[in-house]
Amino acid sequence: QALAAAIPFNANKPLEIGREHAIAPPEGQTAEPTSPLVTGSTLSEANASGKAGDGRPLPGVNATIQSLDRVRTDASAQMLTTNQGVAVGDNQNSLKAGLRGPTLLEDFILREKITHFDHERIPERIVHARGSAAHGYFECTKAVPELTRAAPFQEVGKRTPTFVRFSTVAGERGSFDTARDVRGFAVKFYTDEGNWDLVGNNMPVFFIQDAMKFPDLVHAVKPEPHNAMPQAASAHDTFWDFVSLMPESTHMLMWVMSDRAIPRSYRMMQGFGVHSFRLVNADGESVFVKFHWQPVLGTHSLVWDEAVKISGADPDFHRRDLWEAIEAGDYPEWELNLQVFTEEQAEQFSFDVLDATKLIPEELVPLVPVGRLVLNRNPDNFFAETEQVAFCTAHVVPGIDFSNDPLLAGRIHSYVDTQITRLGGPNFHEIPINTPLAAVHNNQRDGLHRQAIHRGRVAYEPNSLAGGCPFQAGTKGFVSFPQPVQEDKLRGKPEKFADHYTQARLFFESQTDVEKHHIAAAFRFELSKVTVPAIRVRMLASLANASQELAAAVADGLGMELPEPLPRAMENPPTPEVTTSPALSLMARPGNAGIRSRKIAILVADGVEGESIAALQAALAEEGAVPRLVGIRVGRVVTASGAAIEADASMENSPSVLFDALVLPDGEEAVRLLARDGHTVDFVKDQYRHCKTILAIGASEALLAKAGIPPPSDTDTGLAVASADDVSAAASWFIEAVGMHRHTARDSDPPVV
Ligand code: HDE
Repeated sequence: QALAAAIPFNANKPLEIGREHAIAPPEGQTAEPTSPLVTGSTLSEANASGKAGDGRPLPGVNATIQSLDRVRTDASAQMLTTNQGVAVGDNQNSLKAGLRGPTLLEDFILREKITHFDHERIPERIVHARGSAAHGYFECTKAVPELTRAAPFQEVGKRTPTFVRFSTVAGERGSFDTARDVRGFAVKFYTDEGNWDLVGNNMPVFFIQDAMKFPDLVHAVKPEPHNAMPQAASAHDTFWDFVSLMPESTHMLMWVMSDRAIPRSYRMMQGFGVHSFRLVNADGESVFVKFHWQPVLGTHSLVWDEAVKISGADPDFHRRDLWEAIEAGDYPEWELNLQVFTEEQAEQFSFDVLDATKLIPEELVPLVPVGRLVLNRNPDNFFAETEQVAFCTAHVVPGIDFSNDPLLAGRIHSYVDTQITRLGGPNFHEIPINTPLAAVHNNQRDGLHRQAIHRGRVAYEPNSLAGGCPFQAGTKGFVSFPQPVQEDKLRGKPEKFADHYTQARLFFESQTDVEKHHIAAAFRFELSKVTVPAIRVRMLASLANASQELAAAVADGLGMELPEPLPRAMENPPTPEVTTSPALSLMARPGNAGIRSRKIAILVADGVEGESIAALQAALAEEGAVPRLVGIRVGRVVTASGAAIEADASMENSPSVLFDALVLPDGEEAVRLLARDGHTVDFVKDQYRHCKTILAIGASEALLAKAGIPPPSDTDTGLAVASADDVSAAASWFIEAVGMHRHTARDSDPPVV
């Protein structure tokens, strides 16, 4: 108490080290913390973490975000200062000996500013460099204490703060969002018992089976080392050279060549933990689990031609989409599902559950929904949060454990290791976005960028000088599942790992015809970029083992003969449990969110019939869609009745590919002006080619003809011409048609329009 009185009270301190441990403020000094964290959160015995509250924050309250308040700064109404807090009088001119004289070395203000600037960049992630993130929470909807003691799953309604980062894999930090690529789906749970990172992808399998091959895979897919091309693309020699020599990648290639690799939105893709993990309950019993995130908006993708054009029109397409949805209060949401199975079940499967190139068909092990993930706040600062967040597969909490998947083993090492270079030392866990809500106490000390000021002279255990603290938690802490191990040390793979094609075929056979065509077209495109013919031949020979139909279609697209299938590592693979799994089609989960957050372009020009436009806008907004008036240029447009409306986008700055659907307006003069602008034809053509919904009102039917679009027919569910008198019926049709997302009857290769 005497010591406490001597130290000026820092009201934020209790937040950092846990309320129970806080030193009481001396009399006369306020005890009220300045952060809103402690006010409003209640502690219970079940959850003694002074920072995490009882796990049930008030609506809108997120403990992680509040704990970050302590490091948030806001310069409104503040003076400009140096990093030492010294106010700066002149931020325009360096210090010189005379106005035309030399700049002086003594100018510490200039030097501090430039020095800091010189060191602003940190190394980008070696993979997944390009990403976007958001804060949110995980809410338990089904408690499963019988399966796991992990804190987030103990009680229905319990909310665990999360930070989620989505990413592409191959491209550099400034690359475009819509590359054909796997997407990362990394979730940090700030649980009461420490941080748990579920670092997944939007595809349930991976290219390789053993961590030993990861550097080779990444070197093959990244830009080629001699000329640093191509950026964010797998369509080049080294990638296909490598994968054509690695038949274990065939299953993953199917996924990456499917439309899953070009999602419409991060909000509309699934997430998968990929590996088998273990759940462990309070009695130490364990089952295996695979984690699945299912988007409430359903799974939706772009088409390739659209993805390519979006790369130019808006390289930040997915980043913007996520940001804008959250800003608009349209919070993205996923359901977490568990696929739970026992060791005994696993032994019966025709595939090995430790092989990350295999999935477990849902027909074999159903999905059990246990919670929801909601993202409801954008980061305040991209660098501090999205760039500095460090996800590590090694971050598990009591109740979650690893399987022996050899790919996972390498990851458990890699992620912590890479952060040490990327974030500049072993104390990256102290960067605010990475700090757990659970209290941290151990005897690790020092190192670059240490933030904590450890008190006392004891930094070892066992000790008597600190009363034995911090003490071991025993069975309350993390206890590894005691899986028995007794075998020879050796390098090799279990037998079933050698079946490289059965699940690749399963995936292909589970797709709809349109999806199959898109997969064949993607292989064709990628292999057409390969310059060494022998690589194409080898890849087709490998593909032929998975699907003759697919290999033949790709060969045809490349003007090649179909080669003999490659010799297989396993001649007679075990009979699979299922040969199709409808759940593997993108179409299996359309979602039930209607047209929420879908972007609709309404073309406008002077002379447009304003009333029908206003009626449509209102009807669309009512459904949660985002209608935008797109003009020949931005700014004021005068309607036929003389009213002024604002075009907030132009066909030049926001081309067709940025919209999910199109309305062409009524009004003779407007149609005449639009027809004169070449952008209009491109706009309409691309909407048609990408199978989107098009509604032409009244006079604008002429624009369809000008774009070479066949008239509406029964087979095309997404094209209609409406009379100007009946806009409300047209609006209902339009809303339903947009809700179908794409009208694939129009899909053709090559495009007819
Ligand atoms: Fe990663 N991976 N990975 N990976 N990975 C990284 O960690 C690695 C793998 C995934 O938003 C790196 O912090 C190895 C599978 C995501 O910050 C690095 C192996 C899956 C992210 C790394 C794999 C992933 C990463 C680079 C094979 C899906 C981005 C920067 C043994 C289940 C996380 C970093 C974020 C990032 C290593 C394979 C997902 C180098 C060695 C399989 C989502 O540590």
